[in-house]
Amino acid sequence: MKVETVRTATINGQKPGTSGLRKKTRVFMEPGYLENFIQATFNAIGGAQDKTFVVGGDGRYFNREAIQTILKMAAANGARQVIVGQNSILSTPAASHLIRLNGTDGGFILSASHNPGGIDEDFGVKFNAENGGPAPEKLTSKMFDATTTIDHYKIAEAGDVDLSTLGETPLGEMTIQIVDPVESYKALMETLFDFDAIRALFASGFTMRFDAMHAVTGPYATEILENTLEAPSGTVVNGTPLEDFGKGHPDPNPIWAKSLMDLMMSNQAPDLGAASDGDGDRNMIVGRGLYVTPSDSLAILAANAHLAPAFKDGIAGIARSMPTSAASDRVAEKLGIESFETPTGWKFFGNLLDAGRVTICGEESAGTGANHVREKDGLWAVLLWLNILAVRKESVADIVTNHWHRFGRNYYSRLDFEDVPSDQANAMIDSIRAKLTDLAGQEHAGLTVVSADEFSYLDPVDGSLSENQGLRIAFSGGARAVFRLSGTGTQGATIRLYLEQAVEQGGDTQQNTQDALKDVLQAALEISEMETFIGRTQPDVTT
Ligand code: VG1
Ligand code: CO
Repeated sequence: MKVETVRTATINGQKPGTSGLRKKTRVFMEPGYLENFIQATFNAIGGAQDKTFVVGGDGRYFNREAIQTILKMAAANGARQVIVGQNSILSTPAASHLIRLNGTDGGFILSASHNPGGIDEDFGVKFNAENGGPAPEKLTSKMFDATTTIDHYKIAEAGDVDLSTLGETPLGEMTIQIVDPVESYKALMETLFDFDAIRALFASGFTMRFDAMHAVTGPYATEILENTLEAPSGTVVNGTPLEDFGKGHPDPNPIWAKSLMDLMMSNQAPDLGAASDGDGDRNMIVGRGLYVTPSDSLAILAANAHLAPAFKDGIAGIARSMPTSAASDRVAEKLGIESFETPTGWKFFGNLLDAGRVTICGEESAGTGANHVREKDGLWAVLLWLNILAVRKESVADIVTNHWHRFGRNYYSRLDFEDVPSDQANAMIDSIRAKLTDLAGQEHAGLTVVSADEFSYLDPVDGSLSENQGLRIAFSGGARAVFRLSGTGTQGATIRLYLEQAVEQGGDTQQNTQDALKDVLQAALEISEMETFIGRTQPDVTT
């Protein structure tokens, strides 16, 4: 095998965000752009010599080309073996599992998650470490440093590898093992859940729609739900991964999964509606006539986890990202287990899971997962819901309302203001930051500020400190507003405003969400002077 050493200049801005490096696809297609980042990643982990990796992606535009480049670079950098999903496909949780199962030195996942795909849309690269989880901050900063000092990359001069046939194929000294993307993931799910009980649930006439949103979970959901659990065929819709996700946003929320939402709110609604995102790590759960917010879903799954074989002995602890509602804290308190509040992004859960401090984790952005892998896992959440439904034999709506009755409720909503000029977004955040120390005691929209601070996280396992993780303002009466800037956007800045209103057990848990949040919204707009800074107060997306 001939190795080419290509001289390259450093490229500004190759800084991994909340979830890897995410840019416009055309940026990734610029000569040397992808190569620089891959070589920098190899350099940051001390080289690829004799190492093994997992590689796969969500099937979006440029996925296959990028994987060929990574394979050639891994071979040129001396890697021993790369495990690749057949036809370049692997969901994020399945990739995490393969890394752990095979004890590899890490893996590359090609995805921009829920962002649209296509030549004019988004692409991304995530590097996961040997525990199967997203590179922790100390590694992403090494990767970034390496992008600023790189002067060459290595790539094999070879033709493309055929990734359509299962089995082993050499690339120079390196072995490429092409695996079925679903097989080991399905085997893992079978160890966690009571498949017989779920099969019996479907056999009894339980109905479901799973919307794969033309993204990576299609083959997983079809094989597991229809072929194995014997849900009627047609249960999975939009089940073939497309390079442009059918021109949609593969983002499982009421806005982008609108047709599923419409069905679930109609009188043709099946018992359960579910969807997943581009790379299969997010989930949406909808009951007949009732959308389950991700924060509530986390709390409900944690409270009922013991009904599934995986958690029959209980769970060790629950972690949630800071902007996620405190609904799961209530469950932890009642169960007498630890709860943790981490910065946004799955990488912060890894240490807690590795140390056995927590079993279940979740984020308000539709991510839920557990200690079986080191990523959030969309289909896993759906299967846990199914397992719980199979045991409790109640409707989703009953389970949710009973939960509020028993634990109290945290009304919750997230407002996204997209494509805001970065200088305006930064000016607004800086201005709130400057006010934080004076806010306590002030009254806004009839609510009194109890405390205000900028969230920073001291990892209890490795002692690392992560600063500037969002501005949070707590009000009397259980309301909270959080402001943060997205780290996954590819155009301008996205401001996220997270609103929460807690109602204690025994309080009114039957209000309309936006009504319950009206005062805290008003207070947040006043404090941030959003209208003045960005010229608008209407969000692009409300979830
Ligand atoms: C968003 C979500 C965050 C999630 C991240 C990656 O980040 O808010 O909760 O972990 O996406 O999810 P941000 O920085 O844009 O708010 V995914 O499905 O891209 O892996
Ligand atoms: Co995702």
